[in-house]
Amino acid sequence: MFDATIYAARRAQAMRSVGKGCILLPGNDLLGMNYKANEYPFRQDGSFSYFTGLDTPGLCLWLDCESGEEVLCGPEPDLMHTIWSGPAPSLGELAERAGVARHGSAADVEELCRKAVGDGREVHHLPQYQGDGVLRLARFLGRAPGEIETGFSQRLIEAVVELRSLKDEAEVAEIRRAVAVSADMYAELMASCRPGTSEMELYGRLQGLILSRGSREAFPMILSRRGEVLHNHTHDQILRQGDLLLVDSGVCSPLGYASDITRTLPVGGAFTPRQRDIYEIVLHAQAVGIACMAPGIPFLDCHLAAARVMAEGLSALGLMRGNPDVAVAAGAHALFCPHGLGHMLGLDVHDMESLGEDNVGYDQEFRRSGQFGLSGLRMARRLRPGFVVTVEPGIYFIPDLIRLWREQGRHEEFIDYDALEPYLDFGGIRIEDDVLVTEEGTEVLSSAIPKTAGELAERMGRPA
Ligand SMILES: [Mn+2]
Repeated sequence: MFDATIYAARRAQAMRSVGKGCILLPGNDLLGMNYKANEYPFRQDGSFSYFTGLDTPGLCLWLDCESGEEVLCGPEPDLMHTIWSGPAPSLGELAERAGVARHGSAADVEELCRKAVGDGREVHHLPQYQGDGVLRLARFLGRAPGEIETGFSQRLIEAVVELRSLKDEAEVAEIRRAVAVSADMYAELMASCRPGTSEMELYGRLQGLILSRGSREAFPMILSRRGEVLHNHTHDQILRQGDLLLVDSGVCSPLGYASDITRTLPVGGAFTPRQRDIYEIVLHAQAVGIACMAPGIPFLDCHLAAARVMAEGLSALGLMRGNPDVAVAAGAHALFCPHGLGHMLGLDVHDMESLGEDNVGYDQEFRRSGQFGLSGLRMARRLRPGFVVTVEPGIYFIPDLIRLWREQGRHEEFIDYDALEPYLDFGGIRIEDDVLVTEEGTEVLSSAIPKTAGELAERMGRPA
């Protein structure tokens, strides 16, 4: 945990920003996998973690914005807990660690809610993404679950997003720790990725490395020779000479901050000329996207600059045609890159996504586009020092999408569908790094993880 004063300062700022009423912030609870006592690994809610640092299930934080009163509520560990799960700190000890003055039971928070609601005061809460959170809030506030799902506080969302978007030095240090474990993991991957190895064997080896570093995954790893399936979570194939292996993975720092890195590797150590052509385009698009980033620059512009590089590169290969600027404006390049350039990174891998992507990545100045591809851009707004954002362009050959667009004659003026035929079995390439926006520009936090074709060949045992 950080020092208790840090969490107290964050809560004080949230209370000041919200101004009136109270804030009810439930932490996550344990979830049963197939019966109640067989639980999924516990994962704390990002905002609860941000405001308390506590990694214990079943807690709830009550903040009175007007009186400044703070109460931590939850179950008191009992003898049965000690017998089955070992001794645990008391609720009072947890409250002290987080710098919260008062603590109480779930009944106490229910009583606080009843009194506030009875007095006509607003009780602000965030959107809930687990059924249990909805039901707990419904019980505390005496409302129907449906009302909880729609009745979240925009004011509280804005206060939380403003705070969590700006990472201080200690938070960036946490992300660096996660990136360091990822770097070890990618080194292991590059050393052990060989033709004949199964995806599952590699997956297991990497899981082992992550666990052996005392870490855990920030999200389920993507490790697949079929990189054109953007979130492919199957690992059932055998790697063959000449395959591309796409691995998109992130781990948690000791305090729960995430890394999020993607590398696409040539199985056997060297790209084929065709793979190398596409790889260099993606690498260049990423470099241009990152070079564009600076305080005050809309991330939308970085996305479009990277898209332009991809359209130019694909045109040079004869797969696209026409003016690349016009092609990008029309959204034709999205056939190859149907997702956005990146997203915020922090305590959540898509940081604060549970608060609504538009609340995190968009603002009054930027509204989400409805255009295919651009509509998937999670982050458009102007960058500020302290933002940590992923930059992850990709080029994919998705056979079903190509066939559909071809049948529809979509963007024919910009896409040479005949030239695409030999690429239908290509797969996909994505390259992702984690970038801190500084006062002066940017720092690539994951720059130590090799990504040029030459570096990959060297690491994978084959000279370029
Ligand atoms: Mn990502």
